[in-house]
Amino acid sequence: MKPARDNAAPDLITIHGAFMAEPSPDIAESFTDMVNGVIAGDRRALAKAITLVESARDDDRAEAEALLRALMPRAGRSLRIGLSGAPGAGKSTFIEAFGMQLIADGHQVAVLAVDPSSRRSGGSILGDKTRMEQLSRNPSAFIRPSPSGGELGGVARRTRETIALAEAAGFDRVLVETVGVGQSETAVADMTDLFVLLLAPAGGDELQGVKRGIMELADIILVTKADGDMRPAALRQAADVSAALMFMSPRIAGWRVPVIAISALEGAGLDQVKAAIADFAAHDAEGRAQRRKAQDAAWMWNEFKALMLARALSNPKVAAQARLLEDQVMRGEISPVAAARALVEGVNSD
Ligand SMILES: Nc1nc2c(ncn2[C@@H]2O[C@H](COP(=O)(O)OP(=O)(O)O)[C@@H](O)[C@H]2O)c(=O)[nH]1
Ligand SMILES: [Mg+2]
Repeated sequence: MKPARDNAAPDLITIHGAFMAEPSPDIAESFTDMVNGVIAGDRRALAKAITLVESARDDDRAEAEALLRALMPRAGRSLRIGLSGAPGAGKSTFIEAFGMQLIADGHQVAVLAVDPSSRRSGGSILGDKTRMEQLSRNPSAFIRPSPSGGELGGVARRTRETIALAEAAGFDRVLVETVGVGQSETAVADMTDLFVLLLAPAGGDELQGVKRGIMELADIILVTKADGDMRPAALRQAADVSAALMFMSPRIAGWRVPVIAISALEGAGLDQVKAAIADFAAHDAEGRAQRRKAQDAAWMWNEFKALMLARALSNPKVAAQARLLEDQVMRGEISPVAAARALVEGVNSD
């Protein structure tokens, strides 16, 4: 495998202290291999590390946390780009074309997906690999579907960790794709530096279908498929979107959200996208640093909530009481607020 960074000799990570308890020698060896493999930019080691982090098994979790402790100091060195759009908007085709351009510019590109709606095995991006054929075969790219199905919170939690692992492996452009189905856009905007919305050209009052809240999250808007018969519709849509933006405030103060008509198939507009991203990154350099701190703090609280919940429910007495209270809430015998309070009392008195 090709090293993703130009570190001639990967630093050896000793696992001493990384585990809470002494690991068995077998685990210790494969763990060290995985950590060093990720640092060396070995995509197989990275894939293994992500699988570990996504695992729902309790005993894997301890190892996953040790892995994150070892690798977190190397995270943070990428531009994290969120991408969203309705199914069929042209996300995968754009990522294929744009990703190849990023690689031509010397970048290492990781593509991750947040798609809690997908219950098909491997998530939607897997089928998309056929639309990302060049990228998926390129040694400077790494493509990873979201863990299939599951709750948004859980998928988002693991995606944050996956971003960190990809960064530790030397990927300096991390693209996080999400299907425009609602809350997942906010989750992705909360873990990235820059949010790109893709809209397909459509006739008539197409803008009605785009939720204002999602438009307001976008730092850059792309109108896709500006080629052939669809070019006029795409240009019209771009003008409509620009007009609508005049009545909205940008997410980042002082930034004018550019609307760019592109054709991923013909490669048109991709240079403008690249320039817009560079402009945004420069405009927002200080804001980005601040926001990442706030994102890390939010990450801590999300993690804390998830861990506290898991710990509380790992007590069989509390779990039984929780089920009982939930039934009572559903029968209307107790208010949700009173039930939650009773559950907290139950946890504390145990
Ligand atoms: N004409 C044209 N078609 C495109 C372009 N980009 C995507 N498409 C088509 O739009 C459809 C959906 O594209 P896809 O990338 O899978 O969308 P996604 O669901 O957002 O990932 C496919 O049939 C693509 O071939 C483009 O730039 N021009
Ligand atoms: Mg797709």
